Amino acid sequence: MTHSEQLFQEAVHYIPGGVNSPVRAFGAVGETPRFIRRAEGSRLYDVDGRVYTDYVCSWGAMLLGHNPPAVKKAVLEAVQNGLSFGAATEAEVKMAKLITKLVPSVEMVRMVNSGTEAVMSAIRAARGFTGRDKVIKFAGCYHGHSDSMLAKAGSGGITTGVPDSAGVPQGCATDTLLAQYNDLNSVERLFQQNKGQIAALIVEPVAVNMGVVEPAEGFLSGLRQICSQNGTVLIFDEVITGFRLAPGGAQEYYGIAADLTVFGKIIGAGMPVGAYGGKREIMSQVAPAGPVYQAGTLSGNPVAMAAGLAQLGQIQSQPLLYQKLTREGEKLREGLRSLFPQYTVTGVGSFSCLFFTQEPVTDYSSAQKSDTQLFARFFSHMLNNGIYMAPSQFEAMFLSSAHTDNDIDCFLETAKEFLL
Ligand code: KE4
Repeated sequence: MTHSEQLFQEAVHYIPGGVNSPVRAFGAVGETPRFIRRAEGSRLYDVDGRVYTDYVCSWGAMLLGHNPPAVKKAVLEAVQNGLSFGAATEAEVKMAKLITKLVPSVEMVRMVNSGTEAVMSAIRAARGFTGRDKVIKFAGCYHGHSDSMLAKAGSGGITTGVPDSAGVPQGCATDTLLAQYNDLNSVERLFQQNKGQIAALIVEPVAVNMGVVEPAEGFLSGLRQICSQNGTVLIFDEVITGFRLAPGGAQEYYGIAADLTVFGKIIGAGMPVGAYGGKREIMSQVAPAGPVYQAGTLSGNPVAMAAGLAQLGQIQSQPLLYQKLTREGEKLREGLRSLFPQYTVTGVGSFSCLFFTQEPVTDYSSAQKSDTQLFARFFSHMLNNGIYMAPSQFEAMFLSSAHTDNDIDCFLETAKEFLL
């Protein structure tokens, strides 16, 4: 029995499913989760001494790879001054100024502790600002696990087959309206049926929680127009795309400004950080400036701010960073397309997906046509040959600036062996 197997056997007794987040349980791929001891650059090292090239990157947080020197140095320095004060700090002002500089549509921003908390708070701010209750989300998109977002949720929701969670009161679910990704007609119908009642529309500008589904031409601009016409707050969930697709995220990449934006992952460089921000007139509704209450003991934690500032600071000091990330992503996608011409490879910038389906993937229902059993076999082959991918067909392969051309060549060579 490996050490991971021993640990997992123990873990399931004390932690639901043996993990602190469902998708980590490897349930959809029939493998024992590998317990990771440490990580460096593009490598993970498990408790049995095995080495993997990492294509999860802590679900996208590690833009610069694991343990980048600048981030490590900043955290070690911050720790010398203490872990948490529960009081205002200069680092929070620096973080707020940096985010508003990198993402022009964000005039004010509030730090929280996870993407879930940021989404929940942004929706509350939108409801407080508009005085309306209903929210539109898209089937297959994942915005964290707050009650109103657990309707046809992506990511672990699809992976575990629980997209509509138990425990969510019907009253909560009735205010969540479901549209289909890349289908503006499905959105227009909801606005017709709920005139003047829709507080917010939340969307992943690139859907990265049903695998990777890119926005069709005109989709995001259509959402912008519909929300402006109806006085509805357009929320871009950039927990993944933020600072990854471009310094200004998907908004810069596609040239569409949201009213509110949600951040996570990269903003904390692996520390627990989320944030929401946007138009001053909306964010000024948030306590203590306004009547929308939201709070958090560890929000803006000084050590987490140091980590996030260091990672975001590297974005500014490495102008060629995004060219490298995009070139790597295109190399991986082109390699996969030549190896698997019968399947569908999607992706943009530094995140990609190999769907085991022969049809185009443009939304939740087409993504679900993928052969998840075949994916599981592919996953096991890659894992047991040193490539650590997300244990689900409905996640993405992430790259970091620590990945090399040789890493990607090795990925493609290993994938080729799967075909033999
Ligand atoms: P967290 O609460 O997990 O920090 O963020 C929720 C969230 C919100 N919005 C988007 C677009 C997200 O992708 C996420 C979380 N992403 C998943 C992976 N696809 C986290 C992995 C997990 O749940 O363990």
